[in-house]
Amino acid sequence: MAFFNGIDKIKFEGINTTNQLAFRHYNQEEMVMGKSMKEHLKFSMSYWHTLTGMGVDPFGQGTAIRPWDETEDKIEQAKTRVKVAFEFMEKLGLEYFCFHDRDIAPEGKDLAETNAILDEIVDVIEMEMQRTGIKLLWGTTNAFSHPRFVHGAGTSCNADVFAYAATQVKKALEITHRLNGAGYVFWGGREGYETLLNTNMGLELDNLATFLHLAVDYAKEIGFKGQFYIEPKPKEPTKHQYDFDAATVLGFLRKYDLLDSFKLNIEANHATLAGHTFQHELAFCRENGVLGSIDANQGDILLGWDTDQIPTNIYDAVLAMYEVLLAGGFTTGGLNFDAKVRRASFEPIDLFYAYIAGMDTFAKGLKVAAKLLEDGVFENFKEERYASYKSGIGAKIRAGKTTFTELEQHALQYGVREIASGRQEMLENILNQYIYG
Ligand code: XUL
Ligand code: CO
Repeated sequence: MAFFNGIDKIKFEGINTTNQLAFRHYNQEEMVMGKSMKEHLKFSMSYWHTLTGMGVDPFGQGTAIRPWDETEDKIEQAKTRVKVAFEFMEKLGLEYFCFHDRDIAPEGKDLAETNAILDEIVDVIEMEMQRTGIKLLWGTTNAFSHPRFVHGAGTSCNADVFAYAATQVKKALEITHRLNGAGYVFWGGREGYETLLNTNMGLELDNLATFLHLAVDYAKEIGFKGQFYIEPKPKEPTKHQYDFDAATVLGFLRKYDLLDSFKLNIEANHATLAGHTFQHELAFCRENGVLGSIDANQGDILLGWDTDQIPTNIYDAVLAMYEVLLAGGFTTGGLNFDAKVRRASFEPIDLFYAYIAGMDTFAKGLKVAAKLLEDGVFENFKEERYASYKSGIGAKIRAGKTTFTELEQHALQYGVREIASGRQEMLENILNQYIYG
């Protein structure tokens, strides 16, 4: 049974097509720097935004029209959504998906029943994965929506909640393992605080580290070899999220001896909320060897919250793919569209327009980034810019083989000989030229 009647498999038709249900840039088998586009991009569907997000906002109920949801039986509805999800992914040529435990299945009367329902839905997912060859990029836990998580999960002031959240992660790890997931994400949810007047920050951070160590231990126990990720975010829902940005997370992982077990999942809109560019967060991870995966979306410069929009900004896509290529490409990770249609885009077909827009933007971004790298545009400029560190006193600084006294002698003898222009505007114009083609 088809749910998206009248929509065929989305094909690559090239830049001159007038068909809005076609790709202009995403040609999955096209080779770019020795790898097919689909291997580079590893596009993934976010289950939550695509199947369960209804367009609710603080001022109004959901607006999304989803004809397949029209049943009172929540378990039947969840099973149908799995079928819808796989038809959607097949039609778009998406080879991966990501989910929270609570996206795929409704909660039962208690945790035991909830887990049993989850297993029932995972049976259907497993069958669909076998039928289509679509894979799980990562699984995760929703330990933030239910009122029991009002004070957080791993950082809750209440030990019962800590245990409950741990049990939920235990189960989510089991199903991720069963579905051969390539990774498992910890996004902070409500791991943060509103006021220090009632918060023991040290205790909460210690507990969060314990929570993560326990997850790593359990993964070993069950033989789950997927990659663990932390997804930084500075604020929302709490005023101050503990995983503020990539640098904060790195410091935390290092302090609590978790660096061997975790990489980062960088989300564009979280980067900008933290006052960074998307590229900055990716570059920081790349430089520190922890670039794992990407949640592709974009925010709105005029809004101070996580709008999770479909990424259509070509500059960001180019610069993000540039960082991914510099890092040597994805291994376990991929590009998960943690992005949703606007509330007024309420028809099922809007989901297609949205994913096509995001996939085409990143496909074009990949091609431009590859060309920039192949031509050495920025890398050659940077080589030249830092050339003074290749010989003489610069080489000694790089090798850690100098002293303040020697540097003083150098400064007294030579002063500062020549400082070159940074040529920012010229470089930005070259970037434009590569984008325009
Ligand atoms: C929230 C967010 C989450 C994580 C997974 O801002 O990005 O959807 O990606 O929990
Ligand atoms: Co995300």
